[in-house]
Amino acid sequence: MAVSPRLAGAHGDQTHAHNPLAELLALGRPLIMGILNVTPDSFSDGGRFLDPSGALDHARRMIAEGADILDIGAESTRPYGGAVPVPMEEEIRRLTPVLPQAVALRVPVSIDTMKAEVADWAIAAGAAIINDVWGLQREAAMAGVAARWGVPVIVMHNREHADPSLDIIAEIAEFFARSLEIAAHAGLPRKQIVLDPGIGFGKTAEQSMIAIARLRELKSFGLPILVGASRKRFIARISPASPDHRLGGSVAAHLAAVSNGAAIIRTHDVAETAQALRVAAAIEAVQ
Ligand code: HH2
Repeated sequence: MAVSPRLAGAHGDQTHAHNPLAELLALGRPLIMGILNVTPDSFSDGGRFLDPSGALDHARRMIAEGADILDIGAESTRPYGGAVPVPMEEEIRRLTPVLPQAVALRVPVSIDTMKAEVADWAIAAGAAIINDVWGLQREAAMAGVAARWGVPVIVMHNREHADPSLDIIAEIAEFFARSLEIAAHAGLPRKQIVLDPGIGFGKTAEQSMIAIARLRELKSFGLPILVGASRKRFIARISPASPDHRLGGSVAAHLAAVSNGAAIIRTHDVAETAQALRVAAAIEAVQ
């Protein structure tokens, strides 16, 4: 892609020197990332939080329920296809009345975007983390934006089409290795990276489950791992239910992910997830 003068230029001293994500990860308990989609078409909550005041109410509610991080997205990634591409200007237009106000709630905000320009805008507006569902491999400028601002990046595994014949863990590990090379080349320190197997993205239902079951193998990178299984379709393959009725399956998947080493859980249902994680940890503690 053509790199805009803004992305190519330096931001001077304007980097985010302290890393709130590192501070949270040091707490040594699983973190909860609450999802805030300001989109008309997200697969489970599209259209619910397009109105800025409704979006901010939802952000406040998630913080009260125990969200450690807010993940704000303005373009649906629709893991199962059918996402309507959103021009950069429209993505920023949707974020403008929500993201800076969410930053003011004093919980680290992550920007869920595939576009370097949007990430750059969001960090300038106070976001502290970039969440790239193409793991720095879609837009060449993304790694440079993260490096210049000094912010952490969530590198998610993705592929255009599922291939049932793949050893999905080997495929994910190869993808991560490429992303880490891109990051290193851009001058983005390895310690700024969080890895995410990308549940539901370019995977069969079975491969999504394998990614959770064999999550420990991805710990060999020595980096924190995020898992987002919330309301995803593989749950309905086991126990048919519409996205709004997949809470039980989401909690089960997230508990399995945490017991296999996940450090961050991305969820629509913060209160229930926080309760489940606390109870699981309390049971573990009395063993
Ligand atoms: N899943 C979605 C979007 N962004 N980011 C990361 N790092 N990991 C994920 O698993 C992930 C993600 C899809 O969920 P949702 O945001 O609810 O839907 P949509 O993309 O349709 O808005």
